[in-house]
Amino acid sequence: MRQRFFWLVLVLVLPWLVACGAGTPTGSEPTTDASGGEAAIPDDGVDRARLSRELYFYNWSDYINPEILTQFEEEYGVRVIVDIFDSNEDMIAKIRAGNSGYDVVAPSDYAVQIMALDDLVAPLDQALVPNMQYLDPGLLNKYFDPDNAISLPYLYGLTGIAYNRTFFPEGITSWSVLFDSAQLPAFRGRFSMLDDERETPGAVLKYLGASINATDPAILQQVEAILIAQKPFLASYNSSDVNRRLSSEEFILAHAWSGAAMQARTGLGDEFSGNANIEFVIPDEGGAIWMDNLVILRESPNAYTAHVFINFLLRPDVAAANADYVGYLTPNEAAIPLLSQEVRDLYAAGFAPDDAMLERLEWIERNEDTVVFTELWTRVKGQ
Ligand code: N2P
Repeated sequence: MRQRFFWLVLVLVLPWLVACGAGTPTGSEPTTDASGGEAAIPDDGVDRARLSRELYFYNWSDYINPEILTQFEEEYGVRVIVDIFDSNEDMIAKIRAGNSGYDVVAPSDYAVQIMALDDLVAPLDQALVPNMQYLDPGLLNKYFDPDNAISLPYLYGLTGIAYNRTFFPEGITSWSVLFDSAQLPAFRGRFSMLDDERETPGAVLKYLGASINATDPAILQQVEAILIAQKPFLASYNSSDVNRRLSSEEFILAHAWSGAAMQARTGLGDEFSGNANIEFVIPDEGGAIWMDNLVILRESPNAYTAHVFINFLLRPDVAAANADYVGYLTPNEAAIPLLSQEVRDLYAAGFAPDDAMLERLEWIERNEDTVVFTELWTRVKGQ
């Protein structure tokens, strides 16, 4: 008798429960009601009916935690397809050509400015990105986008030297290890320089005691001569898998980005394992500090979804999971306390700047004269 009563109640109540939508809303359900009235906005403010099914993110290599992409797809029903580039200039050439198919791109500081001047980027609707409140104000309103009208910080980092401590027990303090022709024969074929028209001449400029943005012809002639003299000893110009080659000890030394060095040290997810002997240093002569930013392309048909994705990346828990994985620095202040102890210890060990280091770091900038770096780099690579 009892049992029959239970089933009766269930049969009566179930349709009512379903009609009220008492079940947990699933990510991909349209949220506009059938009468065409106001959209029923879920708690997170995202209008799921406006989301595209896919989003194309053009990003640097080894520069996003794949788990957060899975999480985004689970939460919003949007599949993010990531394609990679290894230099701002390659990326810009592709976007300039048109019909790239990408929605969101991650240009560095000076490259945001180049893309803005070329009108490649869509305006950003800050109202759709409330999580920007978590960003470090010191990293907002930078010279390349003074009001954050088109970009928001993604990750930032440093450029210096990564090396294997077993081969350099005394440590490294100067760029001379990479540019002094007397020192190079000892590591012939076991080191790389970034494949980058601003970073690589920029490292030589720091070695020479000049600004990373110097364009004076006399100094650039010296830079070119030093890079050409270095070439016979170099394994490769490499901005893509220095992390792997350092960790396997194929390379013992590299001009490298801080996160790539951290990846070589700790390993990267399921990709490769770490090497405890990898160190990272900003030489005494100084190095670069840079920041990569999220922009939405003018040609993107999915600007709304792109904003939702950017807002997701700026959620403190997501930003922390990402920075923990990639080893770069998060501009998200609220994410910092959520980082793993291992990553925070490595930050303290030189993979993030302290005040003294900050004084030796310079931002790469763009102006009418910096086009000379393209020509210099073409000549160096063509040698
Ligand atoms: C990661 C690239 C770091 C971005 N492989 C350099 N701006």
